Amino acid sequence: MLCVPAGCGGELSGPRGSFNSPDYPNKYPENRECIWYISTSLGSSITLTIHEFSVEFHQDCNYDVLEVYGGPDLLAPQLAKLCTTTSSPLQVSSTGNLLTVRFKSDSYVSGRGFNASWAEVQGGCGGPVTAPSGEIHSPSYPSSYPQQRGLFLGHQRGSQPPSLLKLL
Ligand SMILES: [Ca+2]
Repeated sequence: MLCVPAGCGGELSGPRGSFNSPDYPNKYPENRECIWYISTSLGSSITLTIHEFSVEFHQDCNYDVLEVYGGPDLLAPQLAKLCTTTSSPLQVSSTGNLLTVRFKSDSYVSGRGFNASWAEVQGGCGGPVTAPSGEIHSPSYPSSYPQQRGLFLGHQRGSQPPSLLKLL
């Protein structure tokens, strides 16, 4: 189910901007799927910062989940999958200039959701578009990271070639 209503997904472009879950900071609606397609200028990369994150928890993220993919669509390698409330900002970095973010809620129980912003980083890795790798790091890297829970990293199931994924 793709969602059409305003404020839920869409194409985002430009050097920086922000977006949030539907109705944020109020509780997000149930049974909603939102997909944001973020693009910055060719040759740049993207840093996505999730400032607040509050959803219904499930250990395998089966209920409500935010997923970040390092490419033009949901077939790109998955860089992050979040389903635990955290008050520490989280950052996800792409190596290409495209990022796809998917938020999904199920039929019961919601939370405040999230707000996030992206910023273009010049001179990412020099290559346009198809860089199949990404990394995720804590906000204060390389200093010691703040206590942080519930961050699950994994490649998307399927036949994607192995990609670089570093937890620093
Ligand atoms: Ca839910």
